[in-house]
Amino acid sequence: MAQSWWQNAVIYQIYPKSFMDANGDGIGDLQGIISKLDYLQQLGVDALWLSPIYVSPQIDNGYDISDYRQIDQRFGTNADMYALIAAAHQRHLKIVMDLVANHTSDQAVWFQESKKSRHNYFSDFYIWRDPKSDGSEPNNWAANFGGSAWTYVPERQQYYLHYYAKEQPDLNWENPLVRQAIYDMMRFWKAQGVDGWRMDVISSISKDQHFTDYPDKLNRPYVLSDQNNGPRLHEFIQEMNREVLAPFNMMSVGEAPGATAANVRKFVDPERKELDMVFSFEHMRADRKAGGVNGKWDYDHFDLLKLKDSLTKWQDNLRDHGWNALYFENHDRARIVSRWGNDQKYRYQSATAFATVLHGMQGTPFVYQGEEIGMTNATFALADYEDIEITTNYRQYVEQDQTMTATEFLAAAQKLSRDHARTPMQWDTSANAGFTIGRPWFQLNPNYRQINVATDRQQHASIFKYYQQLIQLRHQFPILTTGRYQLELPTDQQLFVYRRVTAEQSWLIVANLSAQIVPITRLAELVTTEFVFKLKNNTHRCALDENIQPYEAFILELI
Ligand code: TEU
Ligand code: CA
Repeated sequence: MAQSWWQNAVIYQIYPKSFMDANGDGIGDLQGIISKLDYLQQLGVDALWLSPIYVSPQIDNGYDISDYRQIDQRFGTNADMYALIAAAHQRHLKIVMDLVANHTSDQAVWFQESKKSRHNYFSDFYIWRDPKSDGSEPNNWAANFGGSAWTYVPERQQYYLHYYAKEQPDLNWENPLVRQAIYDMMRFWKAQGVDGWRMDVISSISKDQHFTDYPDKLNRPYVLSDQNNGPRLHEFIQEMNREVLAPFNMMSVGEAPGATAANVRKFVDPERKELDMVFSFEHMRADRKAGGVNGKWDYDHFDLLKLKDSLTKWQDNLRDHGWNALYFENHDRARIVSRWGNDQKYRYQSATAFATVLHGMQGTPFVYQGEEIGMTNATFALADYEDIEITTNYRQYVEQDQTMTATEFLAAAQKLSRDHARTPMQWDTSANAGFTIGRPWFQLNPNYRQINVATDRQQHASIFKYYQQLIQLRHQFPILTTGRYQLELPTDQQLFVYRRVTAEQSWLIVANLSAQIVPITRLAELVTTEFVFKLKNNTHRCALDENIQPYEAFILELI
C-alpha cells in the first residue's frame, strides 16, 4: 500500500499556551514555538499539531473561536504563523492545525448576528429552538460543561444549543452556508501552507433534528445525550473530503468520541473518502468504572486487559482498511505515568514502557508536549484548577446531581483532570522551568526542578533519548509501519506483548505494565528462536536470562 507522509510520521502535539513564552507575558506563543523547532527536530518528529491559536475569549482555552482566520494576539500575529509554517517546512516538519467546526465562540460575528434576528444571513448558522410550552428548554440534554445544553436569548425568544459551554454555540451543519464557510476557511489555511487538520469533536457535527428528550434512569433535570454519530455525519464528512481534503491533499485526523472499533472503518476506510485517521476514546476508558453516572469521573483502576482488548480490536479492524492514530496523552488527558504508570519509583521505566507499547503499533503515534520527558500530574486543590470542565462538572455531579461526593470528585480530578496536561512545559531548572521570564498564566508543576528537558537529556536513562530511539526505529524499519499486528498472551494481567510480522521479519514488543517482577518463563513459548534486542529500557539486560523487571520493556527481532 503506497504510504502517505502521515503513515510514516510521528506527530507532536503542542498546546501553544503552555509550550514556550518568547515575549515574557507568561503565555506561550508562536515565536516561542519557532525557538524550539530545533529541539523538535532533534526529537525526530515529522509534524506538529497546534491546539487552537485563533482569536478567542479563552473560555475553553481557545476551543471557543471568534475569528477562524486571525491569530489571537496572545500567541502573536498571522505573520508569526506564516513564519512558523515556513521555518517548520525548512526543517521538513509539517504543520497540522486544529479545526473546531462543531461550535464557535459566542463572540464570533456569526453568532452575534444570528442571535439578533430570525431573519438575517446568519440566523440559521446556529441551532435555535422554541421553548417548550412551559417556557423550559427544548429538551433535557446536558452540556459537557454542566447544566443544560440550551441557553435562552430574549431577542429571539428562543434557545440555542451548546454541547459545551454556553459561550460555545453549536454550528448548524444542516445549513449549506455554514459548511461552505468552514470549507472556505480550511482553503484559506491551506493557502498559507498548512498541511493538515485535527478535527475537534468531528463526530458531533450532525444532530438528529427531532431533538427529543434523552432517557435518564435517575430522572435528572439534564442528562448527557449521545452527542455523536448523527444521521448526516458521514454525508458531511464526505462533502468536506470532496470540497477540501482531497483536492487540496490535506491530512485529516478526527477527534471522534463516537468512533468505536465496530464503526471506525466508516470514518477512515480509504474507499469511503472521509478521514485519514480518528482518535479513539475507547482505549482511554481502561480505568473507567462500568455503568457509572458521572461520565469521565467514574475512575476505577487501570485494567490492562481492557486496554489490550480495545487497542487490539482497533489494530485488527483497521488492518488494510484504514489507519490508527495512536496516543495516550493530549491536552484533554492526564499524564500517563501518573494515571496508569508509576510516577515515583518507576517513572523512567513506566514512561518508556507505555511509549514502547504505543510506538510499536500499526498507525501514527502522537506525542504530547512533555510526554517525551515523562512529565507527571501536578497536585491541585479544587481552587487551583483552571479548566472550565472542573468547576462546571463539580457543580453538576457534586452539587446538582449529588451522584459524587466532593472527596470522590477531587480524587478523580487528581487522577484525570485535563489541567495536568496544561501546566507549562518544563525546559530546565531555571525560574518557571525556562517557560517564561514573566508570571506564568497557569502554575507550573513544582517538580520541574527535577523533571525538565535539560536534566532528562543529561541522564543515561533519559526518556527523551528513549523517544528519540523509538522514533528512529520507526523511521528505519518498515516493519513498524506495515507489519501485521498480532496480540500475544491476551489474558496476561501484567504483560502487554504483541508481534509485528512481515514476510521477512518477526518482531516482538514486550512491556511489563505492572510494578511486579514477572518470571521470564512467561515468554518461553514466544521466544524459542534466536533474537536480537532492537530497543530496551532496562539498560543492563543483554539476554532473556532473568525475570522481567517492573515496567521493563523491550523490542526484539526474532531471527
Ligand atoms: O474535546 C471534546 C471531548 O472529547 C471532550 O468532551 C472530552 O470528552 C473531555 O474534554 C474530556 O475531559 C474537544 C477538545 O479536545 C477539548 O479541549 C474541548 O474542550 C472540547 O472539544 C470542546 O471544543
Ligand atoms: Ca507570550
